Amino acid sequence: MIEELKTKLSSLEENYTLKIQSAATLKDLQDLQVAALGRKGELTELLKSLKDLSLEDKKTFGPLSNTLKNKLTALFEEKQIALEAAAVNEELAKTNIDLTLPAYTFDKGRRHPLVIAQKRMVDILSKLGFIWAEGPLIEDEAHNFDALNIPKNHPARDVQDTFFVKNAVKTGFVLRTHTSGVQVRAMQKQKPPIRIIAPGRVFRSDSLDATHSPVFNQIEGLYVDKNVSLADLKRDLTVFMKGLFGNKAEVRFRPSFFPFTEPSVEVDVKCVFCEGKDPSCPVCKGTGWKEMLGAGVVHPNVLKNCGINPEEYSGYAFGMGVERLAMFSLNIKDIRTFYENDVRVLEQF
Ligand code: 2NM
Repeated sequence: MIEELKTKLSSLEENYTLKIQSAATLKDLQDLQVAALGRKGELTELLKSLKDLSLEDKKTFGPLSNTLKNKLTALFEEKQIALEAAAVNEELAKTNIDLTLPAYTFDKGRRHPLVIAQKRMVDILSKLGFIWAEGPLIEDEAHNFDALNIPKNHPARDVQDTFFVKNAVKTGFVLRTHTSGVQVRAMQKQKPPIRIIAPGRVFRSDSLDATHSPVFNQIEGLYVDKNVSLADLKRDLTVFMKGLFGNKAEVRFRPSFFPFTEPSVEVDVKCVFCEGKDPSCPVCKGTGWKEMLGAGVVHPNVLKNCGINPEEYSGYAFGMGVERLAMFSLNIKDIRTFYENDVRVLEQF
């Protein structure tokens, strides 16, 4: 009996090895696998005879049939992988794709020069502890003017300078002429210490020319705490200017006037093009200096208007035009360059 079983095993082996090799489809292969190793498969049936064998014969027939089972299982797996690969290759042969072709190239986008300039300024101010704050572009006159100690008859409030927003329901709104409304809101809402910057778009009723635009960008800053003085302002803005123009940059503070600060200053930097040496320098007009920003110690009336006690707290504030600084540091002569978006220009930054 054992001899008969052995013969059956070897013919089974021969038979299925051949059939597996010549299986044409995955379906055929699956049917073969069921026929050999399934619950009622040929090898499975053969194994059922095991129980009628003597202990001795079990010891030879058991391992033999197990070896065959493992061998057939391995052959089925191998063939399955081969058939699957063939199916994929057949699909690929039908589609007309050359997978070895290089990918399409395309132009990378880049940052706009104004964004580069703004980021440079914001990065330095962030290191000085200023937090980015934002507010509405359409601002009420209370935030844009009244809170800032700008009197009702001030020329800035004229239609010559400011875009007034008229609508059927509400009046008293303007396109913000500076981002100071953001600082006003911060002072109304939070208790000092306050250390914020307000970068953003502002609007003035100017005609577009080489140095003016009705829409431009500003960064304003505000620091309010106990005992903040003009000395803090000088220190921080000197660090800021040196951060922007290099450690060797020379900075000068000149007295000025703003309704919302007292005292007020204008901050100049030594002309980076002629270093103050060329009396015919087109950048600084031979003055040797370039005006960079306005600043000052926040007027006590402004603090009061915003609910902060000027006896207890003081602060400094500053404001600058992003276009103006970008034009100076990138040596761009015409502000319209920023808005025309000529790729030949944008590509250079
Ligand atoms: C400037 C110059 C000086 C300024 C003042 C304030 C506020 F809200 F704190 F009062 N914000 N910005 C300020 C001061 C702006 O721009 C040339």
